[in-house]
Amino acid sequence: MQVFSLSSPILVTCGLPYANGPCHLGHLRTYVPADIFVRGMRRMGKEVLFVCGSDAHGTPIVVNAEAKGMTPKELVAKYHSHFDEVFRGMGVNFDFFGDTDDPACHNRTQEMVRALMEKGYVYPKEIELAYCPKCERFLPDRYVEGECPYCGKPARGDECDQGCGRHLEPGEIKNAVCKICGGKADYRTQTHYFFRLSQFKEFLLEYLKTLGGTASARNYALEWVRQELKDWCITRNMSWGVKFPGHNDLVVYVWVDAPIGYIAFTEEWCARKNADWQKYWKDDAKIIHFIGGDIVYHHCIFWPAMLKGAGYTLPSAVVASGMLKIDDKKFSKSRGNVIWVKDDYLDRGLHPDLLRYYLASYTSHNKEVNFSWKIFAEKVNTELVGAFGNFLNRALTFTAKNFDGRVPDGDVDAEVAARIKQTLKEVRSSIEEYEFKKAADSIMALADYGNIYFQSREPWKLIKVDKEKAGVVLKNCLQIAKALVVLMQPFMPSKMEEAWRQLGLDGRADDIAFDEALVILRSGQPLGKPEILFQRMEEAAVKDLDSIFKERIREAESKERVKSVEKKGMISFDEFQALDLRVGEIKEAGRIKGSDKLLKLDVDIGGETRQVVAGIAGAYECEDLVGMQVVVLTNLEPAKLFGVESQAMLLAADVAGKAVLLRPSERVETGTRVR
Ligand code: B3M
Ligand code: ZN
Repeated sequence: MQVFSLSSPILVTCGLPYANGPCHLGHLRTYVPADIFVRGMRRMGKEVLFVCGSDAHGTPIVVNAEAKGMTPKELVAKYHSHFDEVFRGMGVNFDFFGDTDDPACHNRTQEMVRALMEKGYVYPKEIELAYCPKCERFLPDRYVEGECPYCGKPARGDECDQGCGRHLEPGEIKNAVCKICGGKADYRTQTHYFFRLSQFKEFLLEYLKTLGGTASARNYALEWVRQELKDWCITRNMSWGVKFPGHNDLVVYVWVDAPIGYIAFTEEWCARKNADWQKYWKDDAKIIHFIGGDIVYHHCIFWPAMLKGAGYTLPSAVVASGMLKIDDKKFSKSRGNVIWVKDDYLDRGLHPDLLRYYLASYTSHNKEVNFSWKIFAEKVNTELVGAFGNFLNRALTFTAKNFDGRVPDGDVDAEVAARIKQTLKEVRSSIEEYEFKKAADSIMALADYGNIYFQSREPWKLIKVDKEKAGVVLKNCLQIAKALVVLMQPFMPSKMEEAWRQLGLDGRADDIAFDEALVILRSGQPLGKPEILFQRMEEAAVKDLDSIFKERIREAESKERVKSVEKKGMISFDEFQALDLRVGEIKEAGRIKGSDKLLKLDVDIGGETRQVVAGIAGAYECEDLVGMQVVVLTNLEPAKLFGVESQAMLLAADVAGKAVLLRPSERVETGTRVR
């Protein structure tokens, strides 16, 4: 267990979302537990600063902005305010939410890169890089596609995304193709700058052993360091980004300035508060990074090495979250297997706290969460409505009705007090160990205990024979209710604020210490008006939400099909099936005035006669055509040729401009379908 001393301040950060698209449920898997942790720490009396911001740089943002006809800055501004809004809506309350394009981040990045250069940790080297002769530019990262040098599968410039998954360094990709013009790229020599990561091997092996957070992050990183550490190319040929000191044509790689954002945001917050940022990044602070499980390498290897090299405080913990699945399927935007937090959740009037509770209590933080609307409704209905809300409501309404809405006289039973104390202890240690599910389970166990207590003491019977005794039961129930609200506050901050008011307590639940759970309610204290805290989710509502989601998957599937077919220049079987081809019989044939190519035909397609204009006058005599069976495309849009409507089309081989009609090889029933 990690022990936080009161003297060292705590800084908590969250991985920076790319300002490149809307917030989805996968994002929240990191941000919600981080927010719960911060609130929990504060409830334990710790001083915590909580910062995050938009990741503004990198090629995906430039490529996406180009595609949308926007500048990168405009695109970043759009999604920056989107994330800011969604985080607020979800009760994820950063003290500061910045942007890595802020001047503070540019300055801090350049300062750190200079410090690393002065200490000899950054050196220039000539490398062969993909270059597009047509676009006349070098092709960094996502601007280039080709083949993975390790496994041979198609890959992007910075990552083998379809094969072995390796991070690719600039110049490594084979058979490079320019993403802008689609042309073949060649390789040209250019000087780039490298960070001597290889020199940090010994340091990292020692450091990682002491790193707190989730064990999986630490162990993965140790394994990678034991294998091989290659020096790391930290410059790119782009204009969007943080300029590499002394080179106007180079910016630093996005993974250099992104984590430096953590420092810059601390500086920006401190500047506003007249505080000293150095107490976080130069002194003995506890720096805790909450990140997605897929960016462990960057946070446990690149980042500590950079901090060490430039002389900054090292992170004490990296907390990596498990991934998110939806309906047990891998999360995927292109497959439509995604839940957008704003459109699909908040804008539908669903309460943020329900989702917070789901994400934190579903499973351990480092494991995979599965989300489905069905499980969501089950959790809401059984745990929040059935156990937690029900208990609070029973205690409050019973007191309102029988004790004039005031806390009754009486002592809290020793057993009840001990039970609360035990829960408090469990919640504290679970939160300190990043075991949010464990903490939520302990609280829910206390709610179950409360329900059983109420049920077994039968206050509704007692009140008729011994009002005083019934009062003592209710006093105990209200004390349990108070403890539940105090302890649940980090998970469901806005709902617990409502509950706090219903308990008639002063101040805000958001300012209360966990220890307050043990402070006995004052007899006679007036309670607030009892109200239902959580509403049941009805089956119809669940079905609606689920069908919106399923419809999105269907749409994405058909889009994907069209895309993959277009890519190959093919049509799908469905598209072929859409052609209504039949064997028809020519009943009449005649010339069209003014045209020496076209004939007007009456064609029986099986109980129906169509007028067809066909360009076969040069190849057939009218009298030879009558009685002939041909192949007709019957569902072609009608068109007028020489003023005559054509309601179908005959299939013919095009032999140097001369039409040779297709005919069945033996006589078949007129109207037979051709497949
Ligand atoms: N912007 C997002 C990701 O790869 C990336 C995180 C940066 S954290 C410094 O998940
Ligand atoms: Zn590969």
